[in-house]
Amino acid sequence: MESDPVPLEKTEQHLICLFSVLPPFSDVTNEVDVTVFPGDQKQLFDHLSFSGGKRIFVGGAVTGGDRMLWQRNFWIAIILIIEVFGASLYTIQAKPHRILLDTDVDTDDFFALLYLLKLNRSEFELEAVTINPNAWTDAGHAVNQLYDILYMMGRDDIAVGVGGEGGILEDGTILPNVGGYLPIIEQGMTTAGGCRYRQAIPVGLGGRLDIDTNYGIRKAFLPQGSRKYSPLRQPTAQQVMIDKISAGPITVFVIGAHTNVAIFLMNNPHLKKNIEHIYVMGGGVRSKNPTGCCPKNASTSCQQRQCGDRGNLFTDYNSNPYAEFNIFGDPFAAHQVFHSGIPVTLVPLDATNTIMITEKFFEAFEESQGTYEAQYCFQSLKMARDTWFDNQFYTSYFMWDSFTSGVAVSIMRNSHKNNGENEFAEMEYMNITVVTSNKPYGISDGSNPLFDGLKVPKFNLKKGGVHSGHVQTGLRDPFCFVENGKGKCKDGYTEEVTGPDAVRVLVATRAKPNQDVSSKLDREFFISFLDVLNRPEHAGRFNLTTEFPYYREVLYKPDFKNKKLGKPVVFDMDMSAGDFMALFYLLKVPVEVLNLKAILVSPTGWANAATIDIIYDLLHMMGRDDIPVGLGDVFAMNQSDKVFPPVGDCKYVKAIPHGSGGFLDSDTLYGLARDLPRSPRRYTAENSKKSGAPRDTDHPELRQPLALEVWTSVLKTLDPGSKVTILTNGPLTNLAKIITETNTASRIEKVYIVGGHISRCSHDKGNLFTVPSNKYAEFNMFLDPFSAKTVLESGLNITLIPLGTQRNVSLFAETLGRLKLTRKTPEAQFVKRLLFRLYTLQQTHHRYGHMDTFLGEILGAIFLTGDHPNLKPTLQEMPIKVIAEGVESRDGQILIDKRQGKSVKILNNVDPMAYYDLFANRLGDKKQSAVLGSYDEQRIMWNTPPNQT
Ligand SMILES: [Ca+2]
Ligand SMILES: [Ca+2]
Repeated sequence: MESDPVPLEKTEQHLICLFSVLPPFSDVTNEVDVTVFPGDQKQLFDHLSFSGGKRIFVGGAVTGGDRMLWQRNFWIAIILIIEVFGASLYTIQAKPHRILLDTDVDTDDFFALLYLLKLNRSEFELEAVTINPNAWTDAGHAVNQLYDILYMMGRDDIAVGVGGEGGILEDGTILPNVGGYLPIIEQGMTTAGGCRYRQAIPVGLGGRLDIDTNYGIRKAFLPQGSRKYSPLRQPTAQQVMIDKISAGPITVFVIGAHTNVAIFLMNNPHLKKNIEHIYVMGGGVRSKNPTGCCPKNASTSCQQRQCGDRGNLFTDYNSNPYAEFNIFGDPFAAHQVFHSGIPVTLVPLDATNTIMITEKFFEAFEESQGTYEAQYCFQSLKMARDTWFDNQFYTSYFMWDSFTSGVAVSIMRNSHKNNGENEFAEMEYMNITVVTSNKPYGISDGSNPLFDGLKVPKFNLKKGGVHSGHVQTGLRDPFCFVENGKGKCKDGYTEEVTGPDAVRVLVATRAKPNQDVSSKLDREFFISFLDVLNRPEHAGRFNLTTEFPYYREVLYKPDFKNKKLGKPVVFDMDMSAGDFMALFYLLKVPVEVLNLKAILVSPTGWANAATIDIIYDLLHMMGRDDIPVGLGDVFAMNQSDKVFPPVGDCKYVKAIPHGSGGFLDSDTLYGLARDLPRSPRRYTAENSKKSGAPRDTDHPELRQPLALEVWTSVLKTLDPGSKVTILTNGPLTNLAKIITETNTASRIEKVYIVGGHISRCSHDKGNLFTVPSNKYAEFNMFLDPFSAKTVLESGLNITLIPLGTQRNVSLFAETLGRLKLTRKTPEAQFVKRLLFRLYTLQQTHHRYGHMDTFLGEILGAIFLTGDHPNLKPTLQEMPIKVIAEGVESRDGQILIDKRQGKSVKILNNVDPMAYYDLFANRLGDKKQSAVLGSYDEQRIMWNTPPNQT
């Protein structure tokens, strides 16, 4: 720890150490509070006695022999001072409070992060950020956004930890590097798993899609540095915690779910002593939620919603009115943290409910955007407001994490006075616990994986104890409902209790009013927040557009005026690695043969919806900003909630791992997405009344179009009577909707479906490696079996490119070998790097065993292009049906059924060598090649005056 002075003792040796860590003389900056020059030893003396907490810097211009003499005298003086005032030395050695922030990278989280980054670093030094990937964001998007924010702030030195592939054994042994993707209660040996708590968080609009992209502002605003997620190289959350916490005393802020911190404490009890304090935003103790209350003079139609509840699960208040999101994210983990013996200060809803974003604060914020970080925060807040799902933004949006960071640093600044005196919140000690399961304890009803089916409960827990009752299984858990009353489930409730279960915690009870009563801002923290964010010290250096002297946004569109365009094709993809390679291929086929009209995205498979930005970037690279991209439903058929559709179950998508080889890698294209040029097109939450939003935002015209809208508009561009061919490379969610919700199936010429497994014998297995009970299904069918059934029964002209045939063309070595021989177009180079990365990851780590699955996905694109006699395809007609019964062990399997099956063409085989050649040659073709090779090329462009490019 280069910046962490050793503790001072009464020896000259240590004294020298102290001074050796101060900045060199030439670096005298405003980090230094007091400067003492030779001859001012009296002043030093005074400061030693009275300068509580301040760092003292000794320097000045001394030359020649004087210098040595002075130094000797000076040291003697210092030693004398130490002898006399030994005790007060702790004031000069006062080093900054080291802080580790564990966050779920929600909007309010980076408010908190930026507030911390702006503080005086000699007082508060944020050393590390670890990401909780089990709540409002997805790991790949969260980590890269963090890297970008830190780059903007000039803080590439701050460690960032995310993920990890460790698991928890059935006997409760916690392996190193558990990634925190799943709550402890559901953490097994992989990163794939359910969503019993996380399903309370919306997946699409207003939920993870908007938080992953920060409403689209992230890519429009943040500059991009050299740090990024890279597979197997990314420091994990646990590694970063061990590293930073073992280095010395540190304070931990937890502003997401508690999984990472709990895993750390359970696995490293010997390092607990280094954690001085834990500050938590979360829970509600005596809170009364002011959201969803009917005004006094309201009409009878006004329905009270959360009004008066302890908790804030706005998607779930009917079953659990007690929980707050952060604690509900992993109640068992929160219990570990609160009961760890480490002093905890809690900033619950009790306090944050009293600091809502008022209209007046919003207006004041709008007027104080003097720094990039203030701009970034304000623009995000504005978009959150403008897209809010009802007209209650100003009574629903509070300062949660940012307020917590303010309260925490103010308490720390006051050296942890006994009752947590601070500028921003009233504090009170309370005896609380975290409810992890519901009474009666000791029942075994299949809801508690820590007990059910185990001979010995996990973690040596006791039957009949507080952890052994019913655990809420999901949003609509029937156990939780009470007829004609509020739900009874209390999972995640920070409840006041007495007796041995209680832990004494300092609790913030309300936000302090602004002392300046003439101000229109009614809370003291509002003033501090705006002041700190707008300080010139430690300000952000630039945003994306000001980083470059000649930044400009260009849309590339090809000129097809004199060309006779080929068959119209729509490509439907789930953004798995192979889909991007297939997309490159489709863009390389001469437009006279294949006219790619549109891309539809099914975010129900291998990648999260926010990953749509990679498609925009790839199209930009290839000069095809003219191709529309439509975003499909975020839930597979029958998975979204009947009562509140933005949330839903993860019955099928839970088969995709969250970590390595799964979402983390898809969402970042295995660390390579950021090498693509940045497109001016991107996902944005901009929206309009016209399309069903509650109100128009500033730029409704930029709104992300939906899959069905793009489909409909594509049909309008076609000559009457002409038809479209569809290639699907993911779950059939979009195609099923086209069939059931539009009257346009007759406009579909043919459908090529990459997916499905035709099992020829009992050991001819599918590829669902995360669902061992289901031996014969293939991912694309399993991920949305009801949509697959709809499509296969539709009577459309279908050709299936099944798993077995894909497997015949899944040799990395062959594909890479051919690519090496072809012309080095930017697209060939990019695909080669991606393939090489998948291949080496497969060789390196068992989590990447399924990589050839993605290589096989390219086959559909190559086959549908047709007219390749060398490919020697063999096809067979077969009557098939797909199982969709809601049974995990069977859904997605394909049966050959002569009586009830529908006849489809099955691609049985192609010549693999011809296939590899076709792929490589097409990518190396200099026609229809990239117009902008990479982000590096784009940066060069933005550093060059337009007339010189
Ligand atoms: Ca948070
Ligand atoms: Ca795919």
